[in-house]
Amino acid sequence: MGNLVEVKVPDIGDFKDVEVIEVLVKAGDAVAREQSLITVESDKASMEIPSSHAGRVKAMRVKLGDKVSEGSVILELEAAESGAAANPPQPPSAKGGSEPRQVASPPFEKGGPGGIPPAPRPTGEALQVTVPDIGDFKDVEVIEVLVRPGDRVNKDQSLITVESDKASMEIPSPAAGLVQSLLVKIGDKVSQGSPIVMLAANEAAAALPSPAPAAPVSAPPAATTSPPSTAYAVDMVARPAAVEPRQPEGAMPHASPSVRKFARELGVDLTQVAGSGPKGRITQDDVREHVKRALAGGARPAAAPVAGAAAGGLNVIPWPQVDFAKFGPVERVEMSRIKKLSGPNLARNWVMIPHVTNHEDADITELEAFRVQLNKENEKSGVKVTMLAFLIKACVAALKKFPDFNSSIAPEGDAIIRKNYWHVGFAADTPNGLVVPVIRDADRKGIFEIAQETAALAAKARDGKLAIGDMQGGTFSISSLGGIGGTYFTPIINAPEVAILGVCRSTTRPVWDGKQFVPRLILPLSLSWDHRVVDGASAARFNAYLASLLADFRRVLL
Ligand code: CAO
Repeated sequence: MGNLVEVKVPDIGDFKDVEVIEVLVKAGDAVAREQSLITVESDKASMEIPSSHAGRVKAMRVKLGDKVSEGSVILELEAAESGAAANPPQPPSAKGGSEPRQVASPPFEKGGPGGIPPAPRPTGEALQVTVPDIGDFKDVEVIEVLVRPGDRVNKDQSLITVESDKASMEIPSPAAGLVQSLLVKIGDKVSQGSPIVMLAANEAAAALPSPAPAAPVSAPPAATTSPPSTAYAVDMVARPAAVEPRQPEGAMPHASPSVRKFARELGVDLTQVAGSGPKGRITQDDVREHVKRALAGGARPAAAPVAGAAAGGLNVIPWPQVDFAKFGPVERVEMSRIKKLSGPNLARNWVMIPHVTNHEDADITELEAFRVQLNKENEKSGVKVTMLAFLIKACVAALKKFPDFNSSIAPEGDAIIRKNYWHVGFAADTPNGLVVPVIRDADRKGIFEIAQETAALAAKARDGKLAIGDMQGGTFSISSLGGIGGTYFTPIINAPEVAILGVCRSTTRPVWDGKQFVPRLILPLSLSWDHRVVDGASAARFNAYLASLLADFRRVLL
């Protein structure tokens, strides 16, 4: 019989009272040294805590939901007697020895042994922010980039998320300031000391508004207020909308590293799995259940049950299972990653939001003539002004007059959060699917700047180079099919926004001026709105006002 040892939480940096979100072993289990015992999670990182010894678990001392800190006893273990027997099957950690290994040294550790983040290196006003001490991890993958050049960040605001097979962590900014340039992109491998961003640090910037300034309501923290929002594609995936305020939602489903690993091993796409854990977290059982269903031929879009459940028990009948090959030749084409992500979001938004669409015609005869003239005058500048730039500017003016259209429903569903910032998203068609980059602070930008930015973002979208930050924080969206055709359509609202403007191709039509029919250039507008927030009369007023602005753009200045 081996020695009875208490396995404790090792040095996890500044973290205290972090929640146990998974217990990976039970009494009676044989464990190897370094084998993961529990997963803990804070608002910035989730990490697995490995065993300091090999042996057999005598008794568990923690359970799900417990809060632990360094030194908390996880379990009692009958340690294997000989050193050789105690050695794990896998090689020891880079730091070696039998001491409990720090699985994921929190990236924002301020000090303490082995945990001093490298001081940002000043370059005049500019700071190069690098990856701090992240424990033994090397070459961890960047899975999210949460900011983009031009963003203001507060001290400790998350810049990127990295993930290894044991932990995912957000790397925070060591100082407040303005992001000058990004030095990493999604998929890059980073280690301690790798440069992340160039920051124009600003001592006074602690007082700067966060990218999504606090609304005059009790707004959730920054990571949540520059929300999940925008992209149909890169939005929360198969999770209840807006009720989970913690993660800077990107394309990553909410799951611990071990569950991600488990899913990878089974070839399961976590975006297709509905999470049953607290706050929609995907558990190992959810993955198993998903695989079982798939094997039984009953895999179905994750969004259906989730949306149904969240919508108050909508009774969704099973998806028809048809062997199409029985009726003729077929070909299977894999969906792009964007399509896989956007599908559940679109389905959720369509099912959960009571949509209504109002159509309106805007006479843009003069505006189009002005646009053509502007482009002629600025031929050499290389900036082409499109109708989209005017639409964005006009929408901002209409949103200011009708602030409910620039709002979201509070997570509790009992209030409307009006946003005093105007970040307008626009749907961009790419070879891989639809994405919605966002023009931030469109109210403070001129037509040329907006035109330049939409062109740059659309190009980035087509090249698949948009960062998550490029698609976050939107307050209203425009979907313009004007370059393609169509008359009117019913765009799906991009939750948690409450309205979206669809625009089709302008055509010259005969319009009665009181005496005769005259040829006028008419732009068809289709405004979809959330009937929980907006009513039909307001929507008709919004549309009529928008049309009047487009008919006489001078009114935008009023
Ligand atoms: N009426 C008539 N012509 C229009 C127009 C309109 N409403 N909008 C654009 N055009 C013209 C442009 O002037 C341009 O003409 P020229 O080449 O002669 O100058 C041409 O159509 C192409 O414009 P564009 O679409 O490339 O440029 P844009 O700025 O208007 O749009 C973008 C940019 C990114 C919105 C667009 O490329 C795009 O991706 N649209 C698709 C959005 C989409 O898929 N929505 C569906 C969402 S629901 O599934």
